[in-house]
Amino acid sequence: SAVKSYAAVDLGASSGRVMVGRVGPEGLELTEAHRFANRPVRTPEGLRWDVLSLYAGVLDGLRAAGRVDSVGVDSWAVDYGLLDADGALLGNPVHYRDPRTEGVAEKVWDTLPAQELYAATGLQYAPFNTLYQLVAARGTAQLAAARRLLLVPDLLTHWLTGEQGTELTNASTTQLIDPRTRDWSREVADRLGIDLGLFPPLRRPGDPAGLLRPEVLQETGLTGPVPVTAVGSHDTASAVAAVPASGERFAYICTGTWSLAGLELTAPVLTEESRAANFTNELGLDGTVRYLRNIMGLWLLQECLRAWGDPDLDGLLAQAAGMPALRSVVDAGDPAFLAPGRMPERITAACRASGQPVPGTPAEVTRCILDSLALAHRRAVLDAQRLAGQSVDVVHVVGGGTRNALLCRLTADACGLPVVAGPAEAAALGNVLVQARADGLVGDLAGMRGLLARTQPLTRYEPRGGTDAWRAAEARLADR
Ligand code: ADP
Ligand code: LRH
Repeated sequence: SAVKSYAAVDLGASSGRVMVGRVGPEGLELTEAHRFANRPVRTPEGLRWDVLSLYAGVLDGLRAAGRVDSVGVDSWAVDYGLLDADGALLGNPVHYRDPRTEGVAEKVWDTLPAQELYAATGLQYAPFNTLYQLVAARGTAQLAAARRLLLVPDLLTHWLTGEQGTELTNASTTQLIDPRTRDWSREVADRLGIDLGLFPPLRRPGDPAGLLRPEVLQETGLTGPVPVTAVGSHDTASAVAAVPASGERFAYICTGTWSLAGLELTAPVLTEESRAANFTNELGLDGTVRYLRNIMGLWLLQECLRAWGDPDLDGLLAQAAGMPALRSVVDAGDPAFLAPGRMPERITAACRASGQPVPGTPAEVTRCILDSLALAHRRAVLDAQRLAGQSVDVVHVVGGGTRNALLCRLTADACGLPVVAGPAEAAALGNVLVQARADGLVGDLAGMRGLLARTQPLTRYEPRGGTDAWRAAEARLADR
């Protein structure tokens, strides 16, 4: 038939899923074949990803997906597995929330000042950028034994196909790529003694990445050959590709475990002002730059829910919606919230320290988190426009957070702009569409977005006026 099916493996920090996208003359339809938890494990060595259980979830998902024309893999950024000389995985990939990178950046900047590093790579400071992780790992037996480094989606692609490559959009989160040349920054690597030879050659979204191995076909019941296509393997790159925008004047916010808020540009912004504002220049599809800021995102709520014994989320959100706005806010960009554990206490402590009313009940804490996220969304959307010299008249919100209507509504209010919310599974859709494009079924980025705008259910939230209260809350945070 003229309808083709693509399996998108999308691994988020909180769950993994295998989605099937059907693309044909009628349009685009996405269904969930399998969803599984992504539960990091605290071992005596530190916080680790359970990559074997993720791989098992991928195989289960491919089995459930049935006949597909190709497969693509995307996941969260920056983390990697190391392979020894026999090609065997050395230990479990370290989680980006593991404390091993504490204080590492300061040491790196002694050799390579933060200003120079930003001018060369355009990457925001985050303690977990792959560059800092590799410096933290220096001198370990594991790194000494490593002959190959594969970023998480590249590792899974390797296990599925036997082939190796480093996909570019995700490579751009290592802080070892020059966003102007879209190639490795040899100078940065050399000055920090990082061996770029560990990385297999770069590949780009749409490039072939091999065929499912015979053993994988056997285990999943699929009939070969099934090609694997490189997609925007950074989940945020795939999500931004699936923003259903019709024009160019849009900001996006990818909301899930993180909120990634910013603009799509044609060239990086590498100014000192941009560095000070902690904006990143990650690479997107077709020569684009994802100019954005990382905000702690729904992680803050996930961690509170865990601490409260996982109460019903709908009930909590309904209660939070009825509360007065902006009673107290925290800085949702603060890396102090990066580590897991004791989140309700850390949030109430931040409110107390800044002299604001201290939220008590779970609903009050929830409201504080959502107000704080909306405020951080506002700041990022405003700052990005100013720093890039490009203004917008709509904010597209994509990702799991679009299922949280209160968050979308508050974001529209805070930004003073209409919010168009959806799709929730943007990363999977971006993944599917890059595969379809490699197959000749869809056109350029604008064509992909047009197809999404026509086929995906979207919800529009108009701002309810009065950004004054948000400006005042912002000032309150800045003063503390
Ligand atoms: P990631 O890809 O980082 O794992 P997702 O994009 O899947 O994250 O988003 C997960 C988040 O979406 C959850 O933490 C939760 O806050 C939010 N979410 C998911 N489903 C719902 C829902 N039904 N109502 C409200 N929020 C939801
Ligand atoms: C979101 C994400 C984000 C990165 C973070 C490590 O899943 O990929 O873009 O900054 O994880």
